[in-house]
Amino acid sequence: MKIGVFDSGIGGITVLHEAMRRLPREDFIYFADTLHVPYGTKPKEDVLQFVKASAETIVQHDVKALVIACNTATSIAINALRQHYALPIVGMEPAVKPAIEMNRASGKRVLVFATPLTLKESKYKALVSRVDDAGMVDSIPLPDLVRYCESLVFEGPAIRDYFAGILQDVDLSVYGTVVLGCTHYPFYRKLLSELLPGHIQIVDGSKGTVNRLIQLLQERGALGQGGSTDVTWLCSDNSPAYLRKMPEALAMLQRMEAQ
Ligand code: DGN
Repeated sequence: MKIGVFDSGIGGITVLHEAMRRLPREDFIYFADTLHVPYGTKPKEDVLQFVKASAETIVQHDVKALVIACNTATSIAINALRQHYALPIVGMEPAVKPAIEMNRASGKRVLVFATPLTLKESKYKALVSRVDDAGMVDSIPLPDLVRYCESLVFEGPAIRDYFAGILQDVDLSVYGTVVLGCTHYPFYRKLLSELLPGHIQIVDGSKGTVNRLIQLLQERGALGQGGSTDVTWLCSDNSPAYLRKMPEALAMLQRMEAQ
């Protein structure tokens, strides 16, 4: 059986990439809800329905676990999905806790980038109040970045200007770590590492999610033996162009990692 991985668009491919690296004997199904991307600027009631419908499509492919590789979808829908399905369901969590640990010694602050919906949701607020006992965490919503990413704009003047606008009034000297709290954002890790001062580390939640996935599969004796990181690509509007775009995005991450 395969592992299902889901996002509104190509963002979850950053998590798929980490899962493929760590689980080379598994096969995967990746589903993008292209009819409704982006989620992060839409009403939560709508997003809940989109995620439920997407999960139903993936589950029909008989997967042994489901990774909600989207922080926004996790905030809105993971509890409803866990109530509905018996299979292991792993979501995303912005890596705020590890970021705070990384800065303990230096006393530097943590800056979280995420979608407006993720930052507004009670799940994020509960996470911060649980782990941020000294008030060290700030956040900035990046409502437009998913759109750039979905257009495969990873470099060039437009995206550099976008980040320059976001960062122009931010005193970056006080931050030790930037958390990428949306699965689309790691596509900009390399660019951000150029734009941010050298002392700032960049973290995302994909490692934590894949750790949890491995733990759940191990507990169930369900780790794959015979797979070969084959990926079946699916999207909700069945667009042939999008079905070509997804493996291209994965190949881009693989090239970035190899550099
Ligand atoms: N990749 C999603 C996330 O991690 O929040 C956001 C995608 C979107 O639809 N805005």
